[in-house]
Amino acid sequence: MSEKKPFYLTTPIFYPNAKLHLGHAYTTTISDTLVRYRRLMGQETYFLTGSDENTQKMVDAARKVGEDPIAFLDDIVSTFKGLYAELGISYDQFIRTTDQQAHWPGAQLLWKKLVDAGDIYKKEYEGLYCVGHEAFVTEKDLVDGKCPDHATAPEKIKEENYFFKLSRYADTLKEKIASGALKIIPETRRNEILSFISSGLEDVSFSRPRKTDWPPGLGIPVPGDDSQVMYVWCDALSNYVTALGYGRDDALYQKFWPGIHVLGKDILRFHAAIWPAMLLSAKLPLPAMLLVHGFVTSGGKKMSKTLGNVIDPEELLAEYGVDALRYYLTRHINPFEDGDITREHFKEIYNANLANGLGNLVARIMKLAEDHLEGGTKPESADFSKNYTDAFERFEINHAIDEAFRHVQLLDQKITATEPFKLVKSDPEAGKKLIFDLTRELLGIGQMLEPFMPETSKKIKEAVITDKKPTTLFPRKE
Ligand code: ME8
Repeated sequence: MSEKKPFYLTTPIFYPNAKLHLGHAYTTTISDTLVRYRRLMGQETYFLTGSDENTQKMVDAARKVGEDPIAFLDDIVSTFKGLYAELGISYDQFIRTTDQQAHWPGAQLLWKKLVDAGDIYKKEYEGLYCVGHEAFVTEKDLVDGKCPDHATAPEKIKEENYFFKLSRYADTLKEKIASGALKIIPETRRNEILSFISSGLEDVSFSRPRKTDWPPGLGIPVPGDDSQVMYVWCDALSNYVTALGYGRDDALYQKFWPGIHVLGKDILRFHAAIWPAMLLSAKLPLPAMLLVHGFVTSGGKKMSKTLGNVIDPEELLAEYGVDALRYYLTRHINPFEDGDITREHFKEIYNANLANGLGNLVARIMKLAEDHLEGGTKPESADFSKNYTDAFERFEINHAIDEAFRHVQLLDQKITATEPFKLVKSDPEAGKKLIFDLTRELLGIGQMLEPFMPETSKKIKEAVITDKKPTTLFPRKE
């Protein structure tokens, strides 16, 4: 991708039936890091996130606490936004699928395009519906008659639905993915989806009869048939283009589409099969890329309330601060595999790499600068090492931050080898020059850290520019 092309990146729109957990915080943080890097490189960016609201799951959650579904949604969405503010997520837009101005016209236009292509038909459907998954499941997905993920028995449903002719697009999709016209990173996920598509694609249910207990603001009416509402695919996946104004004022769409979708491995099939098939049917460009990350686990297990190993991002934010959390998520979890987090490991890493490593280095260099340099503005060092930019080009953000921390280590070694504390006494001129050089190198680290740890980056840059030691960046935790 050329450097100056506008860069559009999306996260999944999360279900607002409960507060976000660390897995969601992971997706959003790595997405934010990728966007911040592009901004740093001078590229024009647009960063979209949002919430997936027209769901039974959400209505049930609201009822459970005796709240009106719409008021419930507003509450949960404000907790999403609160968490994003604390995490420093620099999104440009937060799209809500209940937004009748921003979202519904585009979703309905897309539906009509699929109708025009002859890809929507009506059919009686009988199946087992798991509300937790918001999806139809089959007998073989069940254990003792229950969905193993949600420990609930699915509802038996017989109804008339509109279907989308997904089957028609299997060959084209395979060709687009195999040829790289639709890039899927990493390769293992690309192969996984190619073999899934090779085994054939069935048409998918695209609407549900409107439920009488849903308030009118919920569920996008199917164009020309108010008795039906869109089911997740056209309702939710379409957010990636409606947010850009598709179906209303599409200046942003013209500028930014196609974009990159960041998502977890659990929703790969929807994004690599159903969504591109919809776009093919509507004769719209395919997404540029799907970046598929693994799961964040705790103690080797998927976080779950039953296991009691769920870590609330708010807890880590309160104890360690935003940049420590962003540091852990971007460096210590490989974006393309499952990665683990426990409170114990977090603290160990925090003390070793932030309190001691980076925090200590900044304190040492800036103490020298405060004592021996006169102050004054230093030119920004604009060069980023090739290791760093290459890692970002490959979306290996953990390796890009490794590169910043490799420089922390190099700088530590340089101080040990050159002993500026002594040199500045024996040869003040040479000592000052050395300290100045150290601050310049520290500035380079501060710049490299911007996409990962924006507050720390800012503090380092300010310290270097003013030659003042900042307050302790990462107090040691006992
Ligand atoms: O699937 N580790 O919403 P959702 C890492 N609304 N990421 C995790 C995670 C974990 N343990 N758990 C969740 C939906 N995620 C739909 C999406 S998009 C048009 C519709 C992240 O609230 C990851 O990004 O269940 C995963 O794909 C997403 O949350 C699922 O969020």
